[in-house]
Amino acid sequence: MATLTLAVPPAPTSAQRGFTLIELAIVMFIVALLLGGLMLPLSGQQDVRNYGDTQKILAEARDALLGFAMANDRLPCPASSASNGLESPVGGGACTNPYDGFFPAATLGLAPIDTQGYLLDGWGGETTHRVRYAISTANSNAFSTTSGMKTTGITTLAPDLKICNTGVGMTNPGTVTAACAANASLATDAVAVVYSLGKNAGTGGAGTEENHNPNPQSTLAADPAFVNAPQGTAFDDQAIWLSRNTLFNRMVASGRLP
Ligand SMILES: [Ca+2]
Ligand SMILES: [Ca+2]
Repeated sequence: MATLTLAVPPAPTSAQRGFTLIELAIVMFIVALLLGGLMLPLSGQQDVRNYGDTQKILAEARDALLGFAMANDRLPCPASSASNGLESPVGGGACTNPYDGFFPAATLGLAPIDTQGYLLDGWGGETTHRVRYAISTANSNAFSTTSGMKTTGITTLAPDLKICNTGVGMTNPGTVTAACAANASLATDAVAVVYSLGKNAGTGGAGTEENHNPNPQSTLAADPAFVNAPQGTAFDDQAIWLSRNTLFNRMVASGRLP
């Protein structure tokens, strides 16, 4: 009678032992994490860079406004969509687009500009990424009229651009008396505001917040109130403004005021 022998494989030594499924799964999980970690921030990093570039461009634009004011005894008017980056009208006075114009880069000699002479934000390229600029029309356009500030007098000048930290609850939007909701004012007497429509410029802008900043999607008429809400999915515009005190300080320092 044949005897049945069972071949029992020898127990693997530690040197021969392969990976268990669990160990493989852990390794693949870690590799996936590493790859994902490398890929995602690439677009995120570009966004951060564009945001930073835009902040820098806006700050330079504000500096250029101050320099222009000291040299010309007035601020420039915003450019219109047809003025090729020149202020409109040339020479200042009553601006054609005080609240919904563009930064007059051709008048101020600022870069980077597009082929039509308009300053571009950090997102660049398309016309929707042109930097916007608005100016107060207070005191009969004193701020954009040569010697208007000196003639009016520092104590009478009352710039009236409003910057709100939310578009919610604004009163009289789309009219000259537009104002921020209670406790939502970042500024109530700005002389000028310079802003970018942000990354979503071409497709965004009709949300509650961005609707208050003139842009291709706005349904509200341009008015002297602007929104600078926290950055998020509903709002990605970037705005800085020129305070009356900063302007007066430079005008006095340069002998233009009082
Ligand atoms: Ca935007
Ligand atoms: Ca507005």
